[in-house]
Amino acid sequence: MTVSRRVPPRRVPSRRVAPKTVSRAVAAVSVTALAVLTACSPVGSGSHEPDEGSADPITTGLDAPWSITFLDDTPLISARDTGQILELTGDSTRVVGTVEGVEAGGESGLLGLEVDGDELYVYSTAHDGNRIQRFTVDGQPGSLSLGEPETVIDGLPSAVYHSGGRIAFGPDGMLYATVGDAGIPEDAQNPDSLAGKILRLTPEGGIPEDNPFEDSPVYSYGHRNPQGIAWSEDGTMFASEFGADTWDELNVIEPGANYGWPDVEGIGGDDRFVDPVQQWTPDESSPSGIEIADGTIYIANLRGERLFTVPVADPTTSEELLSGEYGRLRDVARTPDGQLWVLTNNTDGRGSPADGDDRVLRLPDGA
Ligand SMILES: [Ca+2]
Repeated sequence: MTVSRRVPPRRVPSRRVAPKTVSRAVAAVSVTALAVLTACSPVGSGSHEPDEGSADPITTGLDAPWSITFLDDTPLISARDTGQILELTGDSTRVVGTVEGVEAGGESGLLGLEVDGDELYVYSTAHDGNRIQRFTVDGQPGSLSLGEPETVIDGLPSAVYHSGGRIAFGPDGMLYATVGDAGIPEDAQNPDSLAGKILRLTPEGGIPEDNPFEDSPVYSYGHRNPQGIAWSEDGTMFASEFGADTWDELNVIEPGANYGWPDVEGIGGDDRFVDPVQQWTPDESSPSGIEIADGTIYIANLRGERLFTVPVADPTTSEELLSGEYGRLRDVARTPDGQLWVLTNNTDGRGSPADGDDRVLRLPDGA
């Protein structure tokens, strides 16, 4: 297994700094809406008319879906509140298995999925915190089943809100996980807490020897509630992050870097912290899952009810797709044959479900 870069071990600085506010004027970043691709339907009111949307339906009737991934060619979806792993067979779904001990509530429950070979990695909330487990998936498409769980890491900070939950393998073969601040903002700056961090683990859950902080799974810190991670072709890591009241963020993640929460939200211009490469207001964004394909970052937005597209070559700009057409969007994923699928999220208690919600959608070719 090769690792793309080596960083000398160092400790997270423990010095605390006084909170400061961010000026909206300082933080102004242009967001270019591409009118051609943007429907004129209203956003944010649950008034979406999915039958008239611009994407193609793959399946409907999902209950609080959170993550979509692929086992070979078979789509697998997590159901946040029931703890079920679903497989898509044609346009219908069946239950592959139920993750035992999932405690759902608020933003917690069965969250991120990721596949490595024939193993399924699962991030979920248990009574004693968030955890990552892995399962073998047995059988053939249409009759898949889960093996016994193996714990990769457990006891991660959890709370009703800000539970993080996205997991993905990087190009270095390591497992990355986003952990929210679990409602205690200061913990994002605390080197001894795993809250408000992006973690980097071996596939077995060990600490890679070239992690930025000695004997720590922490890869980056100062995060509030990141829920999307992806890598561009040159290995650059991007992460989406929910802000509090002012700015949601798209960050380029560097090992050992501090992303500012709770001292700074959005672009702060403070040398102690790494600023986002782009920011949006929560009502136009609230970003969860992201994907990168053909030089474009796709960002699924909940409250903003749209999909942002951001060029890797110029991540300070964005355009948008699906605005107001399908309600809240939770995840976006590239299929093994190169389609882009989007997972809606209107049935989790915060949206206004339309008939057929929640659904998996396929973006038109060339979107
Ligand atoms: Ca930040």
